[in-house]
Amino acid sequence: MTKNQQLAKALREIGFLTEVEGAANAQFKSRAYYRAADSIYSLSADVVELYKKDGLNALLKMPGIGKAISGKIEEFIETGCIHQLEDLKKQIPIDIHQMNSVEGIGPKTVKAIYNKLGVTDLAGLESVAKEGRLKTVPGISAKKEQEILKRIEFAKKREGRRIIGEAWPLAKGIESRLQKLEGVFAAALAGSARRMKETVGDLDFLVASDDGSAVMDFFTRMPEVEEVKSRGPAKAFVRLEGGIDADVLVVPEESWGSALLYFTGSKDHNVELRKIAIEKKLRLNEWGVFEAGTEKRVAGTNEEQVYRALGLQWIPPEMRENAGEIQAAAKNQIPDLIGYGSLRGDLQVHSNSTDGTATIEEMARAAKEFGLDYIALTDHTKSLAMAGGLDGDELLEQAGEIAELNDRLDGFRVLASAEVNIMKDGLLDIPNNVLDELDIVGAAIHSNFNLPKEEQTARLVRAARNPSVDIIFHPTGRLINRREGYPVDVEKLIETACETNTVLEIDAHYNRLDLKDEYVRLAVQKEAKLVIDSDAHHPVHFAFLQFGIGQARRGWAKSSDILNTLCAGELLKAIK
Ligand code: DGT
Ligand code: CA
Ligand code: CA
Ligand code: ZN
Repeated sequence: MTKNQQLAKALREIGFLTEVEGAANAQFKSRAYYRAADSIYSLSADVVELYKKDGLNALLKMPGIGKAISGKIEEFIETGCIHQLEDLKKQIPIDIHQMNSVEGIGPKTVKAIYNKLGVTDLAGLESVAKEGRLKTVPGISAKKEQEILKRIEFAKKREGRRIIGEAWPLAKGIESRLQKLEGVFAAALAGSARRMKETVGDLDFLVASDDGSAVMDFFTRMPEVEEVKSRGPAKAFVRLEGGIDADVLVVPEESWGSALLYFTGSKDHNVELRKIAIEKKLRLNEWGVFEAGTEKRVAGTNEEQVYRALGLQWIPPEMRENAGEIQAAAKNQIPDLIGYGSLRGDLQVHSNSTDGTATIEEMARAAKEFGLDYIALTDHTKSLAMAGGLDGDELLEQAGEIAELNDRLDGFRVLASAEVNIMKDGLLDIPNNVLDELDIVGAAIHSNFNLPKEEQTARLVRAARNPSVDIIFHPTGRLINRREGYPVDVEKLIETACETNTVLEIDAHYNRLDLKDEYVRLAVQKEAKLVIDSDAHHPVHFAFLQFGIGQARRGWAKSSDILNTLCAGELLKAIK
């Protein structure tokens, strides 16, 4: 972990433990810590450097960092730890990461379980649940005990795989340092991360250089390295801080393309390509493409060349899963995938009127800075009491505020909108005559996850048939590594979406990525309309859009499949 990441983690832990401790104002305080953690986590500069240059002032300039928290950051930079966190940890000696990884167990429950049963980690939780003792904790029913047991199973199954958005800053940071290293022709993050898979097992770096040992020295001595597991002349394998493994492979420049192809995978894609090579009397490996027998090199310096030697069009990394892409490439039918950076707007954005952390104007300005032309402001509605959801009058009042803001903003537009709750029966918690005053409306499920599949599907279908609903947000409700979505017939939902001109969302928050790749592909095949939204609750969250685009590309989506590649005017014409 970089210093920024360590600091963000410490702040997040204070936030979580403050909630567990549950003193007065705990929720308010812990939110402030989460917000500060977000700011630090997404900072591109090194916080220590900034602090060295400008002192406390540099910290106070960041969004979400006030006097109290800047003091803690200063303490962390000066001493390497935060006193308050150490105290909290002594008082509540739980494994924060593990206890926070099971969906449905919030800070209050963690505390109740700790007080009553002394449980501090996942293994402890599993054993008390299996023994039937968890339900003796106040607030935990026998049914909830069973649910928790299922969720522990889920958490264990995913153990070891990281959510891509969590590994991303670390991975891209290492990639860019490798690229700047002296004597390096090229360097790239390969493997599943380059394919934009929702989770990654380990990180794979490829470097083209004539000086393998210099790269080895650099790689094994990076500040993030916790343990060097192996080191050869051109290969190394390390464990990074935070427990994620990383591989590096060094090749000569002439092998860059074939090695990048090999190291990007997927394995199934590679195996298929090798078969094609053999049919063509060629030999393909990480060093290049060679004529079988004579060993004459025919390709290797770049990926395009390698694919061409096999009679194939270049295939974007996100498609390389041996799911029909090789057959498409042979026929010159690789779709023109939606490009990173081609979104013009973002249709799910939250403000501090509910559970967001910034004002509408701050979110709008951040979106503009990010390069967008418009956002839809989609605060939660009243039945989501936890998030302080808005009622009809408050939504209309907010729409008025937005109109005023639009007069002030130059070359940027905020659409009045809402993330309306779909109730158990498929009706909404805001009446249609209010919704029809808004520019665009998203609807989502936030409750009753346990309905049987048919009922859940009927609920979503009813919402999609509502003439006031333009978009269904995060349609399956999953949280990666935390909970499976609610059971739903996605194909039926897609068909209803097509029939009713309802848009389905690809929520780009890296915890969600919902719709996921395979459902995106199904939606694209059926010609449903899609949008990619960040679900931003903080000005820095617009950066999540790249993960949504990655997921869309994994689902073979073109720009024309994604409505928010249009300008605001065209978008509003295309919806219901
Ligand atoms: P991960 O790390 O589990 O998220 O998935 P990958 O795809 O990053 O897999 P990893 O790290 O084991 O290996 C990186 C790439 O190296 C993989 O995508 C393809 C290639 N590779 C690894 N093992 C084999 C193999 O046995 N045969 C072939 N043809 N390629 C392999
Ligand atoms: Ca990997
Ligand atoms: Ca690997
Ligand atoms: Zn929210």
